[in-house]
Amino acid sequence: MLGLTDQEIEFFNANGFVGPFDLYAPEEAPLRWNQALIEMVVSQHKPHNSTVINYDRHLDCDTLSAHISRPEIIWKLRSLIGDDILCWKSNIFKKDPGDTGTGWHQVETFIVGETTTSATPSLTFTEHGRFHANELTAWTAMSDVRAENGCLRFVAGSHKRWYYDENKQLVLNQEGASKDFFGYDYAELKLDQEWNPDQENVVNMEMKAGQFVLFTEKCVHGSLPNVSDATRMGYASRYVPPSVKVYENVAKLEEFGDSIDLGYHGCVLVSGEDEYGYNRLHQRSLNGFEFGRIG
Ligand SMILES: O=C(O)CCC(=O)C(=O)O
Repeated sequence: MLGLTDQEIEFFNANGFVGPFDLYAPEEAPLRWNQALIEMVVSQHKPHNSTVINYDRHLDCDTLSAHISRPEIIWKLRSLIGDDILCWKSNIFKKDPGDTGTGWHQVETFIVGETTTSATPSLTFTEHGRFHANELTAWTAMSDVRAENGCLRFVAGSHKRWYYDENKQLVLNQEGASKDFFGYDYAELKLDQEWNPDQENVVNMEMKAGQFVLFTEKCVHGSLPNVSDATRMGYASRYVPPSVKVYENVAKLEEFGDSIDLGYHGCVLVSGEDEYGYNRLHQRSLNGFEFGRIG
């Protein structure tokens, strides 16, 4: 079965996430990640020079350029957001031993983390609600991911309503006590300050290296702290249908105390066609790798 089964679609609709699914063999995933790290260092055309903002290395790193259009991921995405799909962003999520977990958060237009000068949505939905999801993330475990080293966790069913106001401003608080969202305190955005997830709805997503999980960012999610002596490595690739306008009024991202110019940015058509033409598309990575696409 290439796509999702009816039961898996039903599970996604009820819970906001589905998986894990196999992609790479457990021994292959860390090797691929090591290869990606080498490519990031030697890359001739980096998207940006920030070491703090680690976005979009699928645009200059062959291993990740190939990763974002892996059929194992794309066929399952198609079951949820239709046949036409853009990869618009990717993030590296590393948790070293002793690192804090990622605080609960919930987003859809990805305003999160931006400062007052650029608090504009990254995504504008022109056909909201047409598919099972408006946007999806494929989060791939590049190491084993267990509760002890900081697995992802979801609040099952929380994508059905808003618990946070993603339009509210976050203030960078690197020295503060609560900095569980990469230097921000995401709890400041709670609609009801008293609200906390019902423990019985919290699902720990333990994964073997090489597995991935699909979820909508509107499903409240976060991760546990890494209390082990093993690094936890995740790579998130993010997808939308081409009816979504990406970075429509955003030329620069200011996050985590750093900023990057989005002049390099383009989406990658990983499946189907783009009949909208809203977004700049990259056929090749910045280093010339030809991106894969399922027709
Ligand atoms: O890996 C993590 O700890 C957080 C991941 C996350 O929030 C995301 O992929 O949206």
